[in-house]
Amino acid sequence: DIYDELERSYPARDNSCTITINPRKSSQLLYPDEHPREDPVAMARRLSILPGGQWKPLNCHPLFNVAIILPYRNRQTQLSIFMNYIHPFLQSQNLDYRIFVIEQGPMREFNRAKLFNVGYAEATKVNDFHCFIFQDIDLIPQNPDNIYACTKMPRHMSSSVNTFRYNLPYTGLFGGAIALTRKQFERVNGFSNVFYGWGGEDDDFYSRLQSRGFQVTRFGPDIAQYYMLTHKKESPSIARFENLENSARRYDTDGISNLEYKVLNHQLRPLYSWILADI
Ligand code: NGS
Repeated sequence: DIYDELERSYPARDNSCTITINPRKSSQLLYPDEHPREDPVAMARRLSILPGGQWKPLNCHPLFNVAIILPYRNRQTQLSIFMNYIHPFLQSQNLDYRIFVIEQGPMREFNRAKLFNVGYAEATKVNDFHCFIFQDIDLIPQNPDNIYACTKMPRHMSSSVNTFRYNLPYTGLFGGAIALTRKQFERVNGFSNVFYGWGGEDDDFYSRLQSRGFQVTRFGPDIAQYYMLTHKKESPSIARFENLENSARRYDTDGISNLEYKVLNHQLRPLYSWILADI
């Protein structure tokens, strides 16, 4: 079961936090408040979130230590809906967590995968995180049993999204929200840095995992439900197929091994650590 698949960050001991998993009916799924009005400072105070979006339970010893990495550009409303929703969600799971928002500077097209690499690199400077969740801010986990921690194998978390009528569109889909231990991520040299524009970077990452012999895992559709916040569809990049064709040649040389970027700004905001990067 799920509990056995989870990879603990800290050994169990007296007064370790417990997690309970009891699949719910679809009528019990959670939905985001699409018009949050609470001020971030007030919310951070109410929920005891430390500057930079950090929290851990104080009445028990957490079992899981997680960095949540969110690539970002131009989606302010979605960001506030996400933050408003995700902190209570993560706290209900008793995680030791911190949230990083990695914003891409104005130049060039959006590069989701490279922003993930930057998030990994910057988070690693702050703390020795055991587990990384890489995810889009338009995806709202609807089931509190979808534990935001790592598993023995890299996990595709958003396998059941409302916009796909809660079905997985293809077996190799590894986009949306994923969880990997630091070790798993480093083993595949992170993401490719060359995918500017929409599409393909997650497929490339999936083939990296396969090339290193990882069997990816998913929780069942009764656990892994997500609600997608609406936005205009991006037009896919033209270069993505060419990049995918020669991806195998780049596994060792293109990734966290050759990552180059400049931090333009860095702030500990009330609900998250904000990093503006020139990539
Ligand atoms: C594939 C894309 C993936 C993308 C997936 C789902 O076609 O990057 O669709 O997209 N691969 C290529 O373009 C090569 S979605 O329907 O969620 O917008 O993640």
